[in-house]
Amino acid sequence: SGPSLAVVGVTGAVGQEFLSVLSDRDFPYRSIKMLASKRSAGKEFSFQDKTYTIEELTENSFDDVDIALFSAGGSISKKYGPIAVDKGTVVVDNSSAFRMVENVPLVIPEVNPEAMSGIKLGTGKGALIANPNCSTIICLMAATPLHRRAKVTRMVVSTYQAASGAGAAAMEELELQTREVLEGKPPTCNIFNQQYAFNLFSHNAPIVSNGYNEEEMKLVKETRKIWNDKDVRVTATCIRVPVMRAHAESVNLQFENPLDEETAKNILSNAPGVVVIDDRASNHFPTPLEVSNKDDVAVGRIRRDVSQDGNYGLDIFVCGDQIRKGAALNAIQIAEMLL
Ligand code: 2RA
Repeated sequence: SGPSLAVVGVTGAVGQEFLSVLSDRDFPYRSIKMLASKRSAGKEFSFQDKTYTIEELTENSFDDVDIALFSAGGSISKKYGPIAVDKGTVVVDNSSAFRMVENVPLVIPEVNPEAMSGIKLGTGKGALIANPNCSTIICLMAATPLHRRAKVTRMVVSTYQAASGAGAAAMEELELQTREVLEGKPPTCNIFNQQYAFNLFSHNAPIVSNGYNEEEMKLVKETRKIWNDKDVRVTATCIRVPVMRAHAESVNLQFENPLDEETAKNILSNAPGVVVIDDRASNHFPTPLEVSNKDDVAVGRIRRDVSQDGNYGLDIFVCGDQIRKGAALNAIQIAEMLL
């Protein structure tokens, strides 16, 4: 009775997490197509006690598909997303291909559900909804409830991004390098052109003309779109750190209206999809390991920004699972809103 689904890029880290989340949340699909490249076509695997054969993604893959979850890179989304939409499919795209396209909703369900209000299933009319970048989702899950109360005028973000954001191969390489380094061997550097284990480096995304990298500019541009606020000032520094699958982010917020730390803590304690871990006595604050494989984003280190006058600034520290809330869970929550 539920929608027919297609998962595009089912063999990737996010593709696999789509299946985990669909299962965890008992998503009511009536059928599901497992789509990947020719290389993976024909492989069989079991999901929810049923055996599936991976099918090669083609232009005909979307006949009678109600919702297609894409996570196979920007070029696949650019080529097949519009084909699926033309077939009447609602596409939820995890790539960056369409995020900044004017009439494409960029959605975090707990933050701006209204952005996708015009999209319905079963109308025969397809649509494309973009999943924001993982570091944007994780940051805005905590920053938005505060923004709604006191209006953020400036946000400064420093990210500490996990290997998973660069894919399963990067996670494997981090583990391999860690073993190699501990055994006194030279690290294998295939994914990144430098040692990753026991190291950290500026995010691997290309540097653009203003000296920022693409990951940082995604945070800047996507925040303005999601908040529908072209004036909010955002800057970011994105760093890749030797952590497996959860991002951490230090966020400094400057407000138009005063917001004290106790009120901020109360707002965050009641924010959907957010858990506060902020125990100063025991110095217990969010960590990547504590949020890994979990749905909620954790926030702590909630404190008045001492560089600001009065209560017009706050510093917070946020951790969130990059593959789950940063990608797969957010996309499936979008799909749930279509039911
Ligand atoms: C990263 N945000 O972490 C990117 C991937 N989605 O590298």
